[in-house]
Amino acid sequence: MKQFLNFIDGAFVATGKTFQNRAPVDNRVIGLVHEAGREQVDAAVRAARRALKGEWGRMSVARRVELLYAVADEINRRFDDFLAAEMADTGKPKSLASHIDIPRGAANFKVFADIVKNVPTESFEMTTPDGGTALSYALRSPVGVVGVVCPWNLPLLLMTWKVGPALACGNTVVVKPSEETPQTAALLGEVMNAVGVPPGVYNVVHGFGPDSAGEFLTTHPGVNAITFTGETRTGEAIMKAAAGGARPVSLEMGGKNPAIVFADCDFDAAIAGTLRSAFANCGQVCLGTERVYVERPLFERFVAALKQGAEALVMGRPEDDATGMGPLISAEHKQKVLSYYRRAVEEGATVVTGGGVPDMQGELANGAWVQPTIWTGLPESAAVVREEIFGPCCHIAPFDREEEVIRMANDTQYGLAASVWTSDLTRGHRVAASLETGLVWVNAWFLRDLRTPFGGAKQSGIGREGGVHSLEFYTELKNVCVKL
Ligand code: NAD
Ligand code: 6OD
Repeated sequence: MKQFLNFIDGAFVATGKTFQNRAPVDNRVIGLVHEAGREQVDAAVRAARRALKGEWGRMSVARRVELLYAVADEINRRFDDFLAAEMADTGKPKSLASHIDIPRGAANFKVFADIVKNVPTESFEMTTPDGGTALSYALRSPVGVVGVVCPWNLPLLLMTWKVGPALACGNTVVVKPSEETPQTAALLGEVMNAVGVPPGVYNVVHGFGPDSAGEFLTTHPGVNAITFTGETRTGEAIMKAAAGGARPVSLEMGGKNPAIVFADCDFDAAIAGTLRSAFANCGQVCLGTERVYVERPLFERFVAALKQGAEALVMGRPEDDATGMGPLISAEHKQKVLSYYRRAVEEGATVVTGGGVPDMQGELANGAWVQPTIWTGLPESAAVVREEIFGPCCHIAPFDREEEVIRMANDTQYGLAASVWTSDLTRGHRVAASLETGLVWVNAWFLRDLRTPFGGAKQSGIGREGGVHSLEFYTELKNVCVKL
């Protein structure tokens, strides 16, 4: 049986306590994860502090950048290992993991290495009261030891989206991967050692949230800042933990993202985009669409075409080239998603397609599979239209007027992302400006430029990641004023 160990101070560390790692495709136990207790979390935080005071803290930006490039190259060299680990943990199709998750895992190091290399220093010359001059300039220093708490849906991508900029800015990190997906975080430890990142710079502690590694890390007084991606409720708990010591938090949380389809859109592009945004990664993408609003003249045609696309998705093993959709992350999450499938019917939905469990054969019958599902006919007040499900499903409603659809799209506690499909770009800009979300795509979905701000409004998040916005979180700015 494979063992997934903690990575502390450059060494893999076993503990006396393990939990099972199961494959979502067939519920098989694929490894034992060594859960970190308070003692190991403390050792990881101390190692991170030592590294900060040691070689890493003294390293030139140029050398740090070189090492981060080497990390990216090593991830690419071990591409197949990362791919196998991510597929085993999540069951996501090879086509997805090999085009998105693993390449982004590498890119997240290079992009932020380039950013720290090129970011200018702010400076101002002023006239002093006595008629002389003074020069003020800003210095950036690392914020310190950063606690990184990650979800299971895009494990490598989302972890490196935080670790890349944190290290680029000169911090050290203690990562708590999701209990569901321990593998790629551990592999990254091997990469760090292989390229010569000093011990203690990157640490991994495995475990759960409350009364486990997640809580021990976020309440540890030696952690200077906490960055989190996951559910909104968990984000609230982490914010409370961060209040002790008044530590900064960056929170990327849930969503209930709308897609707005105007009748003048490029129909095929809107269908292809919505199929991806509703069903990619089995609907387990924070940016995914769970509410679709279609202008009435196009409604019937759109519903029929999305149904056809959903029914054509092939479910199967991640390694199979034909596989277009994998399972959910776990048996527990399957039960949650199925409870919403039942709830939709109780709330009066018309089930356009899906609504249950597919007929998987052999060992796959034990996996966390659910059908891609489309509903129509629900009121905006229905739980299924209001609550984040995080499964391969969406509700489609018609609309008649632009103001009406903007009101419906904004009528939510969440504010992460939206997509707008129209050939009238003036309208595209106007609607984008009216939507209460951190991200809007016009005629696209999940098209990413890593220099741009990423994050959510309302209960979808606090702060922005991406480009120089990540530097705002991972550095302290100091103003130095020199009277000349
Ligand atoms: P989750 O909140 O259940 O868990 C995320 C991480 O937090 C895990 O590592 C977990 O062990 C840890 N955790 C749980 N309770 C904790 C506590 N009290 N203290 C410290 N750590 C704790 O989220 P998930 O189920 O892993 O991921 C799915 C959710 O993440 C969805 O809501 C989705 O929308 C959201 N998400 C958001 C983004 C974004 O960028 N906004 C991206 C991906 C996922
Ligand atoms: O692309 C990204 O940088 C990002 N943070 C994606 C988040 C996806 C959520 O599941």
